[in-house]
Amino acid sequence: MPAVDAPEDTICAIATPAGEGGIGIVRISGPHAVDIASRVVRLRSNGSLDTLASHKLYLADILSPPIPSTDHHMRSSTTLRSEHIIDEGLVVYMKAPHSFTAEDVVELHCHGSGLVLHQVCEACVAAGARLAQAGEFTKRAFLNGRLDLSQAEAVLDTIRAKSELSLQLAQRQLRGELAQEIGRLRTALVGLLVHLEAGIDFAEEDIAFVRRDEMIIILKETLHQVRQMLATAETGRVLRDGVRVVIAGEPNVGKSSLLNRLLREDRAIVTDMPGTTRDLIEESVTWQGLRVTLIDTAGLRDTTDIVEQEGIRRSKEAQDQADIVLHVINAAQQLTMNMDHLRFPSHPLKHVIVINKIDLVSTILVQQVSDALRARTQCLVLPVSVRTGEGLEPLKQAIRTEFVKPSFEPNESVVITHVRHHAALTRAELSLSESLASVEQGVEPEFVAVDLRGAADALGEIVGVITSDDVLDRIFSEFCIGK
Ligand SMILES: Nc1nc2c(ncn2[C@@H]2O[C@H](COP(=O)(O)OP(=O)(O)OP(=O)(O)O)[C@@H](O)[C@H]2O)c(=O)[nH]1
Ligand SMILES: [Mg+2]
Repeated sequence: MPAVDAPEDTICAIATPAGEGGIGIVRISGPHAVDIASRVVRLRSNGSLDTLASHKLYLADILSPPIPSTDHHMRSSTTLRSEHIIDEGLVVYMKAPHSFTAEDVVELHCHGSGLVLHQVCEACVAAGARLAQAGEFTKRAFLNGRLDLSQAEAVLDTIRAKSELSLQLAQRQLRGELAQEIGRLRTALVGLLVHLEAGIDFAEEDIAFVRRDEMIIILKETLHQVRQMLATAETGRVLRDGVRVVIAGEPNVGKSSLLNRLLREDRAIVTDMPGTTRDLIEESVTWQGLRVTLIDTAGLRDTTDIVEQEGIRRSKEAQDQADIVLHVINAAQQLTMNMDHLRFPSHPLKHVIVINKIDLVSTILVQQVSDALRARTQCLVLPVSVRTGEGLEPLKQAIRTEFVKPSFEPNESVVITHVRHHAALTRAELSLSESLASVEQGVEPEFVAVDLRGAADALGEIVGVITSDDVLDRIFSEFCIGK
């Protein structure tokens, strides 16, 4: 649901995950945060919340119903009210702008009980707060200039990170590395644009505010950097979301055995009966910081069994959505192997042929089959034996290097991890190449300026300098309530 922008509202929400926990936190943010908190909280010291030092914890009782606003200034433990103490906890006040939202924030740290937290939230609402919408705290942080849009997205990436590398990239983006890089490029373009537009305004006086050769150098350099960033996008996407690896092939070739071995657990049933696996089996592992989701599928064959037919349909669907398909074949059956079962849809672009059960045949034969398959399919062909474990490490390495080049250093250049950033950079690249071509051909500066403005705006979208409500709603609605 899109968040309503009403900065005058003070919002509240449970900020910790649902379920039981040691601590649960209700966060209140907005201009009346202190006032609202002072009506649901009674400090054990009996002091007033207005006098609280920022960023310090105070022991307090959390009350329901809220103290009426008329008497909360005179409040003391002897006030005659039929009040009920929901919980005892700690209160922390973070004075604007030194808080996550850059607004006045009060957090109530209670016991981690869903019931307690709901009651505390209800008390805050009764005292005048509004329940926050999904992502509204982070959206306020963005709208108040505390974070740029790429950093706001990194907040969600940090929460969702499932592998060390994805966390590392999210943290770098959260620190503003992408924003700084984009800011630098955009400043260069806006600088050019200012000079170009000044030149247009003073055209009659024949003053050139920026030389053509200077423009060409700056445009080429910016274009180069945009392209370098675009080149990191596939690795970035895979590091953020992980890779989907589908294990496909004829029945009984050892697909489920391979899955189990790669997962190091007996996840799928393995038998010597063809047609054992009928449904998709999906499980994730992390290999050197890369999250890999392995999907075992039903063996592909012509069958009249409707359950198996459905399994085969699902296998094909999974292959179409995979990042990489491992086509498993049986080394001992290579003579009878039906190549028609090897499907190579255009998506995914990556296919690996895995020759399994090499423990059953001679090394020479494995070599011959591998060479023949390589020549015929142009694919990477890897011989393995799930039984002995031979070839499995090279298989894991091959999957990894398909997406993350061995030279990849997550700490070095900026890595693009979001489809939204990729789309904006692609638009920037197009506008930049058009403006470069125009300058080289000596086209009127007015036309060059249009493309330059397009490129600067596209870069601005990444950090949220240029943005629409739709985009913001889409981004922040992905967050959970309380973040
Ligand atoms: N000798 C040998 N046998 C293997 C190897 N890998 C798997 N097998 C055996 O091959 C048989 C079939 O294995 P599965 O993993 O069930 O094969 P599958 O491809 O999942 O079969 P379906 O689910 O029926 O499509 C089992 O008896 C396994 O023990 C291997 O590397 N060497
Ligand atoms: Mg199976």
